[in-house]
Amino acid sequence: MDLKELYQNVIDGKAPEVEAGVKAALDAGIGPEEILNKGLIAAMGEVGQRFEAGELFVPEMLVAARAMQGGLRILKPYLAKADVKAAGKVAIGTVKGDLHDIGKNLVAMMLEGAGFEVVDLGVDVAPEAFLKAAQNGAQIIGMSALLTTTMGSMQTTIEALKAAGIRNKVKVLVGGAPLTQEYANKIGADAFAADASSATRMARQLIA
Ligand code: B1M
Repeated sequence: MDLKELYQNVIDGKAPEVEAGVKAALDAGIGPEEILNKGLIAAMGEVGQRFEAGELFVPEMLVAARAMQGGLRILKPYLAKADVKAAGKVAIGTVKGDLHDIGKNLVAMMLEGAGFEVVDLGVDVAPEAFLKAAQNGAQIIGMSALLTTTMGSMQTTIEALKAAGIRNKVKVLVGGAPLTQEYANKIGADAFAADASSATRMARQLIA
């Protein structure tokens, strides 16, 4: 068997078929790393490119991301056994006072799909919680905000990282509909991403 069908099912967001495809590939003796890279991650890469090109929209991207996550759940224990190295560790959350999590979840799923270890801190995340995640080894702190009234919490978090003396040990990635590159520059973030697939690209660059 090859991984073409699995690849296509991820793009089409067919969750049960993706789970079945991952199981079948494992049964056929295909290595977990190959299934991850050539099946799941490659397919999500194409989803991201098609989204950026305006050929796919958020609902399709969400469905594909969920299908991929189902496949990932099955693959995870095998990946742990095969000792596949994570691309890096990202702690992500929606900032304090903000309960919007659809975009943040999408970014988290895409990062997982790209091979990152993702610690999802949830919504309404206080600066202290981001700081703690950085102290616990996250290499990237990812903050999402959808409200103009909550964006300021990103700067407070960056100040908290500085005050704790670990600002230079961690990269800060920010995103969310009201954010801009100028705002990210102003608050001293390392990177801004306008959507989930560019967030993944940025995270790779930040780790490199
Ligand atoms: Co609210 N809401 N909402 N809302 N909501 C907006 C954001 C709003 C623009 C609607 C409007 O008025 N036109 C407005 C904000 C206005 C402003 O601040 N300028 C608004 C408001 C006012 C509110 C309330 C205050 C309403 C009220 O109660 N009076 C309230 C606030 C609650 C709170 O958070 N404390 C509220 C509540 C809600 C719901 C609970 C009903 C629901 C959220 C459900 C949920 O998330 N579980 C909701 C929704 C759904 C929206 C809209 C309609 C859609 C947001 C969304 O999910 N978009 C939104 C209007 C809109 O955007 N059209 C609106 C889809 C999502 C995939 O996109 O989140 O932008 P987005 O994520 C993108 C990118 O931004 C980027 O990648 C993602 C994928 O491409 N990205 C990152 C996001 N995070 C990133 C992080 C990164 C990198 C990239 O790195 C870490």
